[in-house]
Amino acid sequence: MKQPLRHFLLLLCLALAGPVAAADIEIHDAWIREAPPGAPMLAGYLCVLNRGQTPATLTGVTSPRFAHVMMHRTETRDGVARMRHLAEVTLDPGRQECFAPGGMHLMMPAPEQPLRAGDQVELTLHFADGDSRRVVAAVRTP
Ligand SMILES: [Cu+2]
Repeated sequence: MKQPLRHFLLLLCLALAGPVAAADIEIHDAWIREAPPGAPMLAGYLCVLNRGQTPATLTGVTSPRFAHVMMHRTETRDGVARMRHLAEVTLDPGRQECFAPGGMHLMMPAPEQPLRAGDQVELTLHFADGDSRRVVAAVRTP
């Protein structure tokens, strides 16, 4: 194959199979529930919308305010609610997934410096293609 053609095909493949650009991901309604003093864990919520043409996979969340942020889903079986750890959350094209009370949620150990309603906390969402998006979550009461 001639060099220019191969180059063209390579570029074409990259264009067609390219990763979901960060611009195709929308995050909104990010908030963290204000916890009573001494609560060991905090819960956070947000919605992620994939406006791209290819699936996007959320693989984790980090924050400068928390040692770690876990992705959980609350499931009720036989009347008992349990939390299941989620390693990733896949968003199909055009699809929105919300972390909301009673379903998926972010769970993080309470920081030594307590968070109060009105505080702003930075969260970074990491995607399987290496992309990441930052969002500011407001601390508030439900
Ligand atoms: Cu949880």
